[in-house]
Amino acid sequence: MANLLFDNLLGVHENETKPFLYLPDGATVTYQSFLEKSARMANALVDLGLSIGDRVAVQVEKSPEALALYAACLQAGLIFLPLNTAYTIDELSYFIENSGASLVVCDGGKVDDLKAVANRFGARMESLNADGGGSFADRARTMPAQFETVDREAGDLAVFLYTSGTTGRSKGAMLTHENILSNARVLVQEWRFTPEDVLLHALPIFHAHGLFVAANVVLASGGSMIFLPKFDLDQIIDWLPRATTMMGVPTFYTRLLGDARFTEELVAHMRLFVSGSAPLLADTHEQFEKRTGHRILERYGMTETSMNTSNPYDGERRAGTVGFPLPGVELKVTNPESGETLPDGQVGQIEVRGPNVFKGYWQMPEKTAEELRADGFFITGDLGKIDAGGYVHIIGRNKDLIISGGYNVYPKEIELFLDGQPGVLESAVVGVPHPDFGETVLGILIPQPDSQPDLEAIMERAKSALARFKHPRKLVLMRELPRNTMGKVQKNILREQYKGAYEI
Ligand code: MLC
Ligand code: AMP
Repeated sequence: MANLLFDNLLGVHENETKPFLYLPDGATVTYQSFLEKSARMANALVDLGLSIGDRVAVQVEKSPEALALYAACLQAGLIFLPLNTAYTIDELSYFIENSGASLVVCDGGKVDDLKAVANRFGARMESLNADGGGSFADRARTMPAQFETVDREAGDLAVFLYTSGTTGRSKGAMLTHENILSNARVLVQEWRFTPEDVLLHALPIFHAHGLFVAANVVLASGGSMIFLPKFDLDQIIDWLPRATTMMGVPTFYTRLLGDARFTEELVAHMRLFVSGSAPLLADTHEQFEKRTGHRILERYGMTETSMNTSNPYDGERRAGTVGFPLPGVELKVTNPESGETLPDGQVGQIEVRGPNVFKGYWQMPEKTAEELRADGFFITGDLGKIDAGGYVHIIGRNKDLIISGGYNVYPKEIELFLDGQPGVLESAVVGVPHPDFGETVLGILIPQPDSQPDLEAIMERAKSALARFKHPRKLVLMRELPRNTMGKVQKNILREQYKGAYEI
Protein backbone atom coordinates (compact mmCIF):
# COMPACT_ATOMS: atom_id res chain seq x y z
CA MET A 1 0.00 0.00 0.00
CA ALA A 2 0.95 3.57 -0.46
CA ASN A 3 -0.63 6.98 -0.69
CA LEU A 4 -1.51 7.42 -4.36
CA LEU A 5 -1.67 11.18 -4.59
CA PHE A 6 0.91 12.18 -2.01
CA ASP A 7 3.54 9.68 -3.13
CA ASN A 8 3.21 10.59 -6.79
CA LEU A 9 2.86 14.35 -6.55
CA LEU A 10 4.97 15.14 -3.53
CA GLY A 11 6.86 12.19 -2.06
CA VAL A 12 8.86 11.79 -5.27
CA HIS A 13 10.51 15.17 -4.60
CA GLU A 14 11.60 14.34 -1.05
CA ASN A 15 15.26 15.18 -1.25
CA GLU A 16 15.15 17.74 -4.02
CA THR A 17 16.86 20.98 -3.20
CA LYS A 18 15.61 22.80 -6.30
CA PRO A 19 13.18 25.68 -5.83
CA PHE A 20 9.54 24.70 -5.80
CA LEU A 21 8.19 28.20 -5.04
CA TYR A 22 9.55 31.64 -5.88
CA LEU A 23 7.94 34.19 -3.59
CA PRO A 24 7.25 37.88 -4.31
CA ASP A 25 9.77 39.02 -1.69
CA GLY A 26 12.55 37.16 -3.51
CA ALA A 27 12.66 34.18 -1.14
CA THR A 28 12.42 30.62 -2.44
CA VAL A 29 10.98 27.45 -0.96
CA THR A 30 12.73 24.26 -2.03
CA TYR A 31 10.89 21.01 -2.53
CA GLN A 32 12.74 19.62 0.46
CA SER A 33 11.72 22.42 2.80
CA PHE A 34 8.15 22.35 1.49
CA LEU A 35 7.94 18.64 2.30
CA GLU A 36 9.33 19.27 5.76
CA LYS A 37 6.60 21.85 6.33
CA SER A 38 4.01 19.36 5.12
CA ALA A 39 5.34 16.61 7.42
CA ARG A 40 5.34 18.91 10.45
CA MET A 41 1.78 19.96 9.67
CA ALA A 42 0.68 16.34 9.17
CA ASN A 43 2.10 15.53 12.63
CA ALA A 44 0.25 18.53 14.07
CA LEU A 45 -3.03 17.38 12.51
CA VAL A 46 -2.68 13.91 14.01
CA ASP A 47 -1.67 15.49 17.32
CA LEU A 48 -4.94 17.44 17.25
CA GLY A 49 -6.74 14.09 17.21
CA LEU A 50 -7.70 13.96 13.53
CA SER A 51 -7.91 10.61 11.83
CA ILE A 52 -8.35 9.18 8.32
CA GLY A 53 -11.31 10.64 6.41
CA ASP A 54 -11.84 13.62 8.74
CA ARG A 55 -12.58 16.90 6.95
CA VAL A 56 -10.34 19.92 7.42
CA ALA A 57 -12.14 23.13 6.38
CA VAL A 58 -9.61 25.78 5.39
CA GLN A 59 -10.28 29.44 4.70
CA VAL A 60 -6.87 31.10 4.58
CA GLU A 61 -4.97 33.54 2.40
CA LYS A 62 -2.72 32.10 -0.28
CA SER A 63 0.75 31.31 1.09
CA PRO A 64 3.32 28.49 0.94
CA GLU A 65 1.95 27.33 4.30
CA ALA A 66 -1.60 27.17 2.91
CA LEU A 67 -0.34 24.93 0.12
CA ALA A 68 1.66 22.85 2.61
CA LEU A 69 -1.56 22.30 4.58
CA TYR A 70 -3.09 20.74 1.45
CA ALA A 71 -0.06 18.45 1.19
CA ALA A 72 -0.27 17.64 4.90
CA CYS A 73 -3.93 16.65 4.66
CA LEU A 74 -3.14 14.31 1.76
CA GLN A 75 -0.22 12.84 3.66
CA ALA A 76 -2.30 12.24 6.79
CA GLY A 77 -5.25 10.74 4.85
CA LEU A 78 -7.52 13.69 5.75
CA ILE A 79 -9.93 15.43 3.40
CA PHE A 80 -8.84 18.93 2.44
CA LEU A 81 -11.73 21.35 2.06
CA PRO A 82 -10.55 24.74 0.79
CA LEU A 83 -12.93 27.69 0.96
CA ASN A 84 -13.04 31.00 -0.91
CA THR A 85 -11.57 33.77 1.26
CA ALA A 86 -14.51 35.98 0.23
CA TYR A 87 -17.08 33.79 2.00
CA THR A 88 -18.92 35.44 4.89
CA ILE A 89 -19.43 33.87 8.30
CA ASP A 90 -23.00 32.93 7.28
CA GLU A 91 -21.71 31.11 4.24
CA LEU A 92 -18.88 29.42 6.15
CA SER A 93 -21.31 28.19 8.75
CA TYR A 94 -23.09 26.14 6.09
CA PHE A 95 -19.89 24.54 4.80
CA ILE A 96 -18.69 23.63 8.29
CA GLU A 97 -22.00 22.10 9.25
CA ASN A 98 -22.60 20.33 5.95
CA SER A 99 -19.14 18.79 5.73
CA GLY A 100 -19.03 17.82 9.40
CA ALA A 101 -15.52 19.27 9.52
CA SER A 102 -13.43 18.20 12.51
CA LEU A 103 -11.10 21.15 12.18
CA VAL A 104 -11.49 24.67 10.86
CA VAL A 105 -8.35 26.57 9.91
CA CYS A 106 -8.82 30.28 9.25
CA ASP A 107 -6.97 33.55 9.23
CA GLY A 108 -6.19 34.83 12.74
CA GLY A 109 -8.39 37.85 12.10
CA LYS A 110 -11.46 35.66 11.70
CA VAL A 111 -11.02 33.39 14.73
CA ASP A 112 -13.26 35.42 17.03
CA ASP A 113 -16.11 35.48 14.53
CA LEU A 114 -15.81 31.83 13.59
CA LYS A 115 -15.26 30.34 17.04
CA ALA A 116 -18.96 30.21 17.89
CA VAL A 117 -19.72 28.49 14.59
CA ALA A 118 -16.97 25.91 15.08
CA ASN A 119 -18.14 25.25 18.64
CA ARG A 120 -21.72 24.83 17.51
CA PHE A 121 -20.72 22.07 15.11
CA GLY A 122 -18.10 20.46 17.33
CA ALA A 123 -15.11 21.44 15.20
CA ARG A 124 -11.73 22.50 16.56
CA MET A 125 -10.24 25.82 15.44
CA GLU A 126 -6.76 26.83 14.48
CA SER A 127 -5.37 29.88 12.71
CA LEU A 128 -3.01 30.21 9.79
CA ASN A 129 -2.18 33.73 8.64
CA ALA A 130 -1.10 35.11 5.29
CA ASP A 131 2.47 35.50 6.63
CA GLY A 132 2.60 31.82 7.59
CA GLY A 133 2.13 32.49 11.32
CA GLY A 134 -0.80 31.57 13.56
CA SER A 135 -1.67 28.92 16.14
CA PHE A 136 -1.52 26.06 13.65
CA ALA A 137 1.87 27.17 12.34
CA ASP A 138 3.13 27.40 15.94
CA ARG A 139 1.97 23.88 16.66
CA ALA A 140 3.53 22.53 13.46
CA ARG A 141 6.86 24.18 14.19
CA THR A 142 7.36 22.01 17.29
CA MET A 143 6.61 18.78 15.42
CA PRO A 144 9.05 16.34 13.80
CA ALA A 145 9.96 16.95 10.15
CA GLN A 146 9.22 13.31 9.28
CA PHE A 147 5.79 11.76 9.02
CA GLU A 148 4.75 8.22 8.23
CA THR A 149 2.52 8.82 5.22
CA VAL A 150 -0.92 7.24 5.58
CA ASP A 151 -1.96 4.65 2.98
CA ARG A 152 -4.64 5.84 0.56
CA GLU A 153 -5.85 4.13 -2.59
CA ALA A 154 -7.22 5.34 -5.93
CA GLY A 155 -10.88 5.53 -4.85
CA ASP A 156 -10.24 7.15 -1.45
CA LEU A 157 -11.40 10.71 -0.95
CA ALA A 158 -8.79 13.45 -0.98
CA VAL A 159 -10.51 16.82 -1.43
CA PHE A 160 -14.01 18.30 -1.13
CA LEU A 161 -14.69 21.32 -3.34
CA TYR A 162 -18.02 22.99 -2.68
CA THR A 163 -19.90 24.14 -5.71
CA SER A 164 -23.17 26.02 -5.62
CA GLY A 165 -26.26 24.56 -7.11
CA THR A 166 -29.29 25.63 -9.06
CA THR A 167 -31.37 25.14 -5.90
CA GLY A 168 -29.24 27.64 -4.02
CA ARG A 169 -27.59 25.03 -1.75
CA SER A 170 -23.90 24.31 -2.14
CA LYS A 171 -22.84 20.74 -2.72
CA GLY A 172 -19.57 19.18 -1.66
CA ALA A 173 -18.00 17.54 -4.72
CA MET A 174 -15.96 14.55 -3.49
CA LEU A 175 -12.70 14.15 -5.41
CA THR A 176 -10.64 10.99 -5.10
CA HIS A 177 -6.91 10.39 -5.26
CA GLU A 178 -7.35 8.93 -8.72
CA ASN A 179 -9.48 11.83 -9.99
CA ILE A 180 -6.84 14.36 -9.05
CA LEU A 181 -3.72 12.42 -10.02
CA SER A 182 -5.03 11.24 -13.38
CA ASN A 183 -5.90 14.80 -14.39
CA ALA A 184 -2.58 16.26 -13.30
CA ARG A 185 -0.69 13.61 -15.26
CA VAL A 186 -2.68 14.03 -18.43
CA LEU A 187 -2.23 17.81 -18.35
CA VAL A 188 1.53 17.50 -17.86
CA GLN A 189 1.66 15.29 -20.91
CA GLU A 190 -0.70 17.35 -23.08
CA TRP A 191 0.84 20.70 -22.21
CA ARG A 192 4.45 19.38 -22.20
CA PHE A 193 5.36 20.45 -18.68
CA THR A 194 8.91 19.57 -17.61
CA PRO A 195 11.09 20.18 -14.53
CA GLU A 196 12.48 23.24 -16.37
CA ASP A 197 9.12 25.00 -16.38
CA VAL A 198 8.40 27.98 -14.16
CA LEU A 199 4.67 28.67 -13.89
CA LEU A 200 3.42 32.13 -13.04
CA HIS A 201 0.76 31.31 -10.41
CA ALA A 202 -1.55 34.21 -9.53
CA LEU A 203 -4.79 32.23 -9.13
CA PRO A 204 -6.47 31.51 -5.81
CA ILE A 205 -5.72 28.00 -4.49
CA PHE A 206 -9.20 27.25 -3.16
CA HIS A 207 -10.60 26.21 -6.57
CA ALA A 208 -9.85 23.52 -9.13
CA HIS A 209 -8.02 25.94 -11.42
CA GLY A 210 -5.37 27.21 -9.00
CA LEU A 211 -5.04 24.00 -6.97
CA PHE A 212 -5.48 21.11 -9.38
CA VAL A 213 -4.65 22.57 -12.76
CA ALA A 214 -1.86 24.94 -11.77
CA ALA A 215 -0.23 23.67 -8.57
CA ASN A 216 -0.68 19.95 -9.24
CA VAL A 217 0.69 20.20 -12.76
CA VAL A 218 3.84 21.82 -11.39
CA LEU A 219 4.14 19.14 -8.70
CA ALA A 220 3.50 16.32 -11.15
CA SER A 221 6.19 17.63 -13.50
CA GLY A 222 8.70 18.65 -10.84
CA GLY A 223 8.83 22.25 -12.06
CA SER A 224 8.70 25.50 -10.13
CA MET A 225 6.15 28.25 -9.63
CA ILE A 226 6.24 31.96 -9.04
CA PHE A 227 3.69 31.97 -6.26
CA LEU A 228 1.93 35.33 -6.13
CA PRO A 229 -0.77 36.00 -3.51
CA LYS A 230 -3.24 37.27 -6.13
CA PHE A 231 -3.53 38.81 -9.56
CA ASP A 232 -1.71 42.13 -9.36
CA LEU A 233 -0.90 43.66 -12.73
CA ASP A 234 2.38 45.30 -11.66
CA GLN A 235 3.61 42.12 -10.01
CA ILE A 236 2.68 40.02 -13.04
CA ILE A 237 4.54 42.37 -15.40
CA ASP A 238 7.58 42.25 -13.08
CA TRP A 239 7.64 38.47 -12.85
CA LEU A 240 6.72 37.45 -16.39
CA PRO A 241 10.34 37.60 -17.58
CA ARG A 242 11.18 34.79 -15.11
CA ALA A 243 8.28 32.53 -16.10
CA THR A 244 7.93 30.03 -18.91
CA THR A 245 4.17 29.42 -18.57
CA MET A 246 1.10 31.13 -17.16
CA MET A 247 -2.45 30.03 -16.38
CA GLY A 248 -5.39 32.30 -15.83
CA VAL A 249 -9.05 33.13 -16.21
CA PRO A 250 -9.97 35.37 -19.18
CA THR A 251 -9.99 38.47 -16.92
CA PHE A 252 -6.22 37.99 -16.41
CA TYR A 253 -5.64 38.23 -20.14
CA THR A 254 -7.99 41.15 -20.79
CA ARG A 255 -6.34 43.06 -17.93
CA LEU A 256 -2.88 42.33 -19.36
CA LEU A 257 -4.00 43.49 -22.79
CA GLY A 258 -5.19 46.72 -21.22
CA ASP A 259 -1.64 47.54 -20.08
CA ALA A 260 0.88 49.08 -22.47
CA ARG A 261 3.79 47.34 -20.68
CA PHE A 262 2.45 43.99 -21.86
CA THR A 263 4.42 43.67 -25.08
CA GLU A 264 5.73 41.04 -27.45
CA GLU A 265 9.26 41.53 -26.02
CA LEU A 266 8.09 41.00 -22.44
CA VAL A 267 6.77 37.52 -23.23
CA ALA A 268 8.93 36.50 -26.19
CA HIS A 269 10.55 33.77 -24.07
CA MET A 270 7.23 32.32 -22.81
CA ARG A 271 6.26 28.82 -23.82
CA LEU A 272 2.56 28.70 -22.99
CA PHE A 273 -0.45 30.73 -21.84
CA VAL A 274 -3.51 28.72 -20.74
CA SER A 275 -7.01 30.09 -20.19
CA GLY A 276 -10.08 28.54 -18.61
CA SER A 277 -12.89 28.66 -16.02
CA ALA A 278 -14.95 31.00 -18.22
CA PRO A 279 -15.31 31.61 -21.95
CA LEU A 280 -12.40 33.39 -23.59
CA LEU A 281 -13.80 35.73 -26.22
CA ALA A 282 -12.48 34.99 -29.71
CA ASP A 283 -11.68 38.70 -29.86
CA THR A 284 -9.39 38.45 -26.78
CA HIS A 285 -7.70 35.42 -28.33
CA GLU A 286 -7.04 37.37 -31.53
CA GLN A 287 -5.89 40.55 -29.80
CA PHE A 288 -3.53 38.50 -27.66
CA GLU A 289 -1.96 36.90 -30.69
CA LYS A 290 -1.65 40.24 -32.44
CA ARG A 291 0.06 41.80 -29.43
CA THR A 292 2.34 38.93 -28.40
CA GLY A 293 2.53 36.38 -31.19
CA HIS A 294 1.24 33.74 -28.73
CA ARG A 295 -1.97 31.83 -29.19
CA ILE A 296 -3.65 31.24 -25.84
CA LEU A 297 -4.47 27.60 -25.23
CA GLU A 298 -8.06 27.35 -24.00
CA ARG A 299 -9.28 24.37 -22.03
CA TYR A 300 -12.57 23.44 -20.35
CA GLY A 301 -13.23 21.93 -16.97
CA MET A 302 -15.25 22.13 -13.83
CA THR A 303 -15.17 21.43 -10.11
CA GLU A 304 -16.72 17.97 -10.41
CA THR A 305 -14.49 16.77 -13.22
CA SER A 306 -11.30 18.83 -13.21
CA MET A 307 -10.26 19.25 -16.86
CA ASN A 308 -12.26 17.67 -19.67
CA THR A 309 -10.98 19.15 -22.92
CA SER A 310 -8.06 21.14 -24.19
CA ASN A 311 -6.96 22.79 -27.36
CA PRO A 312 -3.89 21.06 -28.77
CA TYR A 313 -0.37 22.06 -27.79
CA ASP A 314 1.02 21.42 -31.27
CA GLY A 315 -2.00 21.61 -33.54
CA GLU A 316 -4.30 24.55 -34.18
CA ARG A 317 -5.54 26.34 -31.06
CA ARG A 318 -8.92 27.38 -32.36
CA ALA A 319 -10.39 30.58 -30.89
CA GLY A 320 -13.90 30.19 -29.49
CA THR A 321 -13.47 26.45 -28.92
CA VAL A 322 -12.24 24.40 -25.98
CA GLY A 323 -10.45 21.83 -28.10
CA PHE A 324 -10.62 18.03 -27.86
CA PRO A 325 -11.48 15.65 -25.02
CA LEU A 326 -8.32 14.88 -23.03
CA PRO A 327 -6.89 11.35 -23.32
CA GLY A 328 -8.99 9.05 -21.13
CA VAL A 329 -11.98 11.42 -21.12
CA GLU A 330 -15.07 10.48 -23.14
CA LEU A 331 -17.30 13.38 -24.13
CA LYS A 332 -20.68 13.26 -25.83
CA VAL A 333 -23.38 15.77 -26.66
CA THR A 334 -26.85 14.55 -25.81
CA ASN A 335 -30.48 15.52 -26.11
CA PRO A 336 -31.37 17.02 -22.71
CA GLU A 337 -34.81 15.38 -22.71
CA SER A 338 -34.03 11.88 -23.96
CA GLY A 339 -30.34 11.59 -23.09
CA GLU A 340 -29.65 10.26 -26.60
CA THR A 341 -26.36 11.11 -28.24
CA LEU A 342 -26.69 13.77 -30.92
CA PRO A 343 -24.78 13.78 -34.20
CA ASP A 344 -21.75 16.07 -34.49
CA GLY A 345 -22.68 19.66 -35.24
CA GLN A 346 -25.89 19.61 -33.19
CA VAL A 347 -26.15 21.53 -29.94
CA GLY A 348 -27.04 19.58 -26.81
CA GLN A 349 -25.88 18.98 -23.27
CA ILE A 350 -22.29 17.97 -22.70
CA GLU A 351 -21.68 14.76 -20.76
CA VAL A 352 -18.28 13.43 -19.72
CA ARG A 353 -16.88 10.18 -18.34
CA GLY A 354 -13.41 9.23 -17.24
CA PRO A 355 -11.02 8.82 -14.31
CA ASN A 356 -11.36 12.57 -13.72
CA VAL A 357 -15.07 12.41 -12.86
CA PHE A 358 -15.82 12.86 -9.15
CA LYS A 359 -17.38 10.32 -6.83
CA GLY A 360 -20.55 12.27 -6.05
CA TYR A 361 -21.84 15.02 -3.78
CA TRP A 362 -21.20 14.59 -0.08
CA GLN A 363 -24.30 13.18 1.62
CA MET A 364 -26.54 14.15 -1.30
CA PRO A 365 -27.34 10.88 -3.07
CA GLU A 366 -30.36 12.34 -4.89
CA LYS A 367 -28.39 15.27 -6.26
CA THR A 368 -25.62 12.88 -7.28
CA ALA A 369 -28.10 10.62 -9.08
CA GLU A 370 -29.56 13.61 -10.95
CA GLU A 371 -26.23 14.57 -12.47
CA LEU A 372 -24.06 11.47 -12.44
CA ARG A 373 -25.52 8.65 -14.50
CA ALA A 374 -25.22 5.03 -13.41
CA ASP A 375 -22.97 4.40 -16.43
CA GLY A 376 -20.48 7.00 -15.18
CA PHE A 377 -21.37 9.90 -17.48
CA PHE A 378 -21.62 13.24 -15.68
CA ILE A 379 -24.14 15.75 -17.00
CA THR A 380 -22.15 18.97 -16.96
CA GLY A 381 -25.03 21.41 -17.43
CA ASP A 382 -23.09 23.04 -20.26
CA LEU A 383 -24.52 23.18 -23.76
CA GLY A 384 -22.23 22.61 -26.68
CA LYS A 385 -21.45 20.91 -29.93
CA ILE A 386 -18.62 19.06 -31.61
CA ASP A 387 -17.61 20.51 -34.97
CA ALA A 388 -16.47 18.64 -38.09
CA GLY A 389 -12.84 18.88 -36.94
CA GLY A 390 -13.68 17.33 -33.56
CA TYR A 391 -13.32 20.60 -31.63
CA VAL A 392 -15.75 21.08 -28.75
CA HIS A 393 -17.62 24.39 -28.61
CA ILE A 394 -19.37 25.60 -25.45
CA ILE A 395 -22.49 27.35 -26.70
CA GLY A 396 -24.26 28.14 -23.46
CA ARG A 397 -25.50 26.65 -20.22
CA ASN A 398 -28.42 24.46 -19.36
CA LYS A 399 -27.91 25.48 -15.74
CA ASP A 400 -28.74 28.94 -14.44
CA LEU A 401 -25.23 30.14 -13.69
CA ILE A 402 -23.28 33.39 -13.93
CA ILE A 403 -19.47 33.30 -14.19
CA SER A 404 -17.95 36.54 -12.93
CA GLY A 405 -14.17 36.80 -13.27
CA GLY A 406 -13.98 33.00 -13.11
CA TYR A 407 -16.12 32.71 -9.96
CA ASN A 408 -19.45 30.94 -10.22
CA VAL A 409 -22.55 32.68 -8.97
CA TYR A 410 -25.78 30.73 -8.89
CA PRO A 411 -28.71 33.15 -9.38
CA LYS A 412 -30.99 31.04 -7.20
CA GLU A 413 -28.86 31.73 -4.12
CA ILE A 414 -29.02 35.48 -4.73
CA GLU A 415 -32.73 35.37 -5.53
CA LEU A 416 -33.44 33.61 -2.24
CA PHE A 417 -31.63 36.42 -0.46
CA LEU A 418 -33.40 39.18 -2.44
CA ASP A 419 -36.84 37.58 -2.07
CA GLY A 420 -36.44 37.77 1.70
CA GLN A 421 -35.84 41.53 1.72
CA PRO A 422 -38.50 43.94 3.01
CA GLY A 423 -40.80 45.26 0.31
CA VAL A 424 -39.69 42.68 -2.28
CA LEU A 425 -42.36 40.49 -3.81
CA GLU A 426 -40.01 38.48 -5.99
CA SER A 427 -36.75 38.81 -7.85
CA ALA A 428 -34.76 37.54 -10.80
CA VAL A 429 -30.98 37.52 -11.06
CA VAL A 430 -29.24 37.41 -14.42
CA GLY A 431 -25.71 37.74 -15.75
CA VAL A 432 -25.00 40.76 -17.96
CA PRO A 433 -21.84 41.50 -19.96
CA HIS A 434 -19.07 43.21 -17.99
CA PRO A 435 -15.84 44.50 -19.55
CA ASP A 436 -13.57 43.20 -16.77
CA PHE A 437 -15.35 40.19 -15.25
CA GLY A 438 -16.88 38.91 -18.50
CA GLU A 439 -20.27 38.71 -16.84
CA THR A 440 -21.61 40.35 -13.73
CA VAL A 441 -24.63 39.99 -11.46
CA LEU A 442 -27.76 42.09 -12.03
CA GLY A 443 -30.68 41.87 -9.59
CA ILE A 444 -34.20 42.67 -10.77
CA LEU A 445 -36.72 43.33 -8.03
CA ILE A 446 -40.49 43.34 -8.17
CA PRO A 447 -41.82 45.40 -5.26
CA GLN A 448 -44.74 44.27 -3.13
CA PRO A 449 -47.89 46.29 -3.88
CA ASP A 450 -47.51 49.83 -2.54
CA SER A 451 -43.94 49.21 -1.37
CA GLN A 452 -40.67 50.80 -2.31
CA PRO A 453 -37.75 48.48 -1.41
CA ASP A 454 -34.74 50.32 0.00
CA LEU A 455 -32.04 49.32 -2.50
CA GLU A 456 -29.17 50.71 -0.42
CA ALA A 457 -30.28 48.85 2.68
CA ILE A 458 -30.51 45.63 0.64
CA MET A 459 -26.96 46.08 -0.65
CA GLU A 460 -25.81 46.72 2.92
CA ARG A 461 -27.44 43.52 4.18
CA ALA A 462 -25.86 41.57 1.32
CA LYS A 463 -22.47 42.26 2.92
CA SER A 464 -23.01 39.82 5.77
CA ALA A 465 -25.03 37.29 3.78
CA LEU A 466 -23.08 36.85 0.57
CA ALA A 467 -19.47 36.91 -0.57
CA ARG A 468 -18.60 40.19 -2.32
CA PHE A 469 -18.24 38.60 -5.76
CA LYS A 470 -21.87 37.41 -5.56
CA HIS A 471 -23.30 40.86 -4.84
CA PRO A 472 -25.50 42.32 -7.55
CA ARG A 473 -23.48 45.15 -9.09
CA LYS A 474 -26.79 46.79 -9.74
CA LEU A 475 -30.37 46.42 -8.52
CA VAL A 476 -33.23 47.55 -10.72
CA LEU A 477 -36.96 47.69 -10.11
CA MET A 478 -39.50 46.26 -12.54
CA ARG A 479 -43.26 46.08 -12.43
CA GLU A 480 -43.48 42.37 -13.26
CA LEU A 481 -41.24 39.60 -14.55
CA PRO A 482 -41.71 38.30 -18.09
CA ARG A 483 -43.00 34.73 -17.91
CA ASN A 484 -43.79 32.07 -20.47
CA THR A 485 -47.08 30.23 -20.65
CA MET A 486 -45.79 27.72 -18.07
CA GLY A 487 -45.17 30.59 -15.64
CA LYS A 488 -41.37 30.30 -15.89
CA VAL A 489 -39.40 33.55 -15.74
CA GLN A 490 -37.95 34.29 -19.18
CA LYS A 491 -34.43 35.20 -18.22
CA ASN A 492 -33.34 35.45 -21.84
CA ILE A 493 -35.66 38.45 -22.21
CA LEU A 494 -34.22 40.03 -19.07
CA ARG A 495 -30.64 39.42 -20.24
CA GLU A 496 -31.42 41.07 -23.54
CA GLN A 497 -33.22 44.00 -21.97
CA TYR A 498 -30.45 44.73 -19.47
CA LYS A 499 -27.41 43.71 -21.50
CA GLY A 500 -26.14 47.31 -21.45
CA ALA A 501 -26.84 47.72 -17.72
CA TYR A 502 -23.23 47.93 -16.77
CA GLU A 503 -22.67 50.80 -19.18
CA ILE A 504 -25.63 52.80 -17.83
C1 MLC B 1 -13.08 40.23 -6.88
N1 MLC B 1 -14.24 40.91 -6.87
C2 MLC B 1 -15.07 40.36 -7.75
C3 MLC B 1 -14.37 39.27 -8.30
N2 MLC B 1 -13.14 39.22 -7.75
N3 MLC B 1 -16.33 40.66 -8.13
C4 MLC B 1 -16.90 39.91 -9.06
N4 MLC B 1 -16.28 38.84 -9.64
C5 MLC B 1 -15.02 38.51 -9.28
N5 MLC B 1 -14.40 37.45 -9.82
C6 MLC B 1 -14.62 42.10 -6.11
C7 MLC B 1 -13.62 42.55 -5.13
O1 MLC B 1 -13.97 42.02 -3.87
C8 MLC B 1 -13.73 44.07 -5.18
O2 MLC B 1 -14.82 44.49 -4.45
C9 MLC B 1 -14.05 44.34 -6.59
O3 MLC B 1 -14.67 43.14 -7.07
C10 MLC B 1 -12.89 44.66 -7.48
O4 MLC B 1 -11.78 43.94 -7.07
P1 MLC B 1 -10.46 43.79 -7.90
O5 MLC B 1 -9.34 44.22 -7.03
O6 MLC B 1 -10.59 44.36 -9.25
O7 MLC B 1 -10.50 42.24 -8.04
P2 MLC B 1 -9.32 41.32 -7.88
O8 MLC B 1 -9.02 41.10 -6.45
O9 MLC B 1 -8.24 41.81 -8.79
O10 MLC B 1 -9.94 39.96 -8.41
C11 MLC B 1 -10.36 39.77 -9.73
C12 MLC B 1 -9.80 38.43 -10.23
C13 MLC B 1 -10.19 37.36 -9.21
C14 MLC B 1 -10.41 38.16 -11.58
C15 MLC B 1 -8.30 38.54 -10.36
O11 MLC B 1 -11.59 37.34 -9.06
C16 MLC B 1 -9.65 36.02 -9.55
O12 MLC B 1 -8.51 35.69 -9.26
N6 MLC B 1 -10.48 35.16 -10.20
C17 MLC B 1 -10.10 33.82 -10.50
C18 MLC B 1 -11.19 32.90 -10.11
C19 MLC B 1 -10.80 31.42 -10.24
O13 MLC B 1 -9.71 31.01 -9.93
N7 MLC B 1 -11.71 30.59 -10.76
C20 MLC B 1 -11.47 29.22 -10.98
C21 MLC B 1 -12.66 28.40 -10.54
S1 MLC B 1 -12.34 26.67 -10.90
P3 MLC B 1 -15.04 46.02 -4.04
O14 MLC B 1 -15.78 45.89 -2.76
O15 MLC B 1 -13.71 46.63 -3.90
O16 MLC B 1 -15.85 46.60 -5.15
C22 MLC B 1 -13.23 26.38 -12.29
C23 MLC B 1 -12.94 25.15 -13.05
C24 MLC B 1 -12.14 25.49 -14.23
O17 MLC B 1 -13.96 27.20 -12.74
O18 MLC B 1 -12.52 25.16 -15.37
O19 MLC B 1 -11.11 26.10 -14.02
P1 AMP C 1 -16.85 25.48 -11.62
O1 AMP C 1 -18.11 24.90 -11.12
O2 AMP C 1 -16.34 26.66 -10.89
O3 AMP C 1 -15.88 24.42 -11.72
O4 AMP C 1 -17.16 26.04 -13.07
C1 AMP C 1 -17.30 25.18 -14.15
C2 AMP C 1 -18.00 25.86 -15.27
O5 AMP C 1 -17.18 26.89 -15.82
C3 AMP C 1 -18.25 24.92 -16.42
O6 AMP C 1 -19.38 24.10 -16.21
C4 AMP C 1 -18.41 25.88 -17.58
O7 AMP C 1 -19.73 26.41 -17.60
C5 AMP C 1 -17.43 26.98 -17.21
N1 AMP C 1 -16.17 26.88 -17.95
C6 AMP C 1 -14.98 26.39 -17.56
N2 AMP C 1 -14.05 26.51 -18.53
C7 AMP C 1 -14.68 27.11 -19.57
C8 AMP C 1 -14.28 27.51 -20.87
N3 AMP C 1 -13.04 27.38 -21.29
N4 AMP C 1 -15.21 28.07 -21.68
C9 AMP C 1 -16.48 28.24 -21.26
N5 AMP C 1 -16.91 27.90 -20.05
C10 AMP C 1 -16.03 27.33 -19.21
